[in-house]
Amino acid sequence: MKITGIELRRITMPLIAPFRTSFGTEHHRDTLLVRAVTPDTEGWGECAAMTAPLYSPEYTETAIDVLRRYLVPALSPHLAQAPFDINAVNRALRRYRGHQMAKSALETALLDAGLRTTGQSLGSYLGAAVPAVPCGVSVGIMSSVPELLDAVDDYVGQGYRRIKLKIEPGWDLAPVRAVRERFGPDLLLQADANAAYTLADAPHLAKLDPFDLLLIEQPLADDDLVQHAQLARRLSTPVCLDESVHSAEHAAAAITLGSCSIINIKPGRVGGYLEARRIHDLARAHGVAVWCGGMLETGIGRAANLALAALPGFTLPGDTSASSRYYTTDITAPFVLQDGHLPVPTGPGIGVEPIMELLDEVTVSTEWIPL
Ligand code: NPQ
Ligand code: MG
Repeated sequence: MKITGIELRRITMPLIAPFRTSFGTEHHRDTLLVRAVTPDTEGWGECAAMTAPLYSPEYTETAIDVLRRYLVPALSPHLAQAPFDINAVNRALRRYRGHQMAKSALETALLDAGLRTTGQSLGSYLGAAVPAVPCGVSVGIMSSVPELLDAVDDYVGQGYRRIKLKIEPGWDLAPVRAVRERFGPDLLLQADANAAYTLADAPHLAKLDPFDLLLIEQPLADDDLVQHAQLARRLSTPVCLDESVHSAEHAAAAITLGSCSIINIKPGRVGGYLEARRIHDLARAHGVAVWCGGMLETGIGRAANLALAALPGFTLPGDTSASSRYYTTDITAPFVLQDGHLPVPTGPGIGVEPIMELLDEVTVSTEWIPL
């Protein structure tokens, strides 16, 4: 199976409601899909980058630029052969620094195309251990506590198995306390600060301890591994890292330093599903729990994340929510929550395809890179 070319497709999808985090409010999901074309089949990958460098340094335009200028050309010797070796692709991409989200989108498109040729599902390839995964949901910052309680009530009613509250200075103790009081001690509850605090806030963050959170996610800046270790010693709430972990090497450093006891694995943030599996294996060997994060994926990225979330070390519910959490109309058949779970796709590759009429409606531009 020879890759004849790579399509870069920018899309923009309206969110069902604005999503507010400590770094800003998003009304749309603007991102990039990578399509790897062969004479017999095609594969898809979704880029996790946002329009602006608010969550991480990457953004959609840097992903497009680095793919066009460096990453796709670097692979052309590998992709001219049939069949190509995905591990050789992974090694070739490492030559360039950073740009994990761009690398992940490209590698996933190629992995999807390759697995479709052999008929294997991504879940089976990665080592999925369960047919469906329990799902959590990420709840944005709201303008009032009553509004938040209504939103959480709705998600709990839909069957979500875990609630994650986005927090920031000024929206932390009150919303956490209110949700814990209203829904009781059995609700799996956690908080995500998206790097909004500093170590000087340790005494304040310790006031979250009585609310028995599963974890606090990324309280400090992404390059503050040492400070996270110091903070972790001052909290009874377990510290989980998201933005800080860009590779298995970062994960190893964080575990050794005691910067976290739980890791949020997002394939985009770490450069793809192969690296995500390495982090899973490392964490599992160290008894560190992992869960699968989310970047407001369409059905394309969501399908692949579900395959990863089915690995045995994913012992906490992730942000692998239903399509309806973010979109009225997804570009694939929607993922629908069933008894708080989503099914791990079993078809070849990522197991889903875009519905071309729907995809064309949200497409802003396309670019074809021949190989
Ligand atoms: C997180 N995701 O865990 C991220 C952050 C995030 C589900 O909470 C547009 C695109 C808006 C990606 C907002 C969740 C986003 C985004 C937040 C990612 O930190
Ligand atoms: Mg996070």
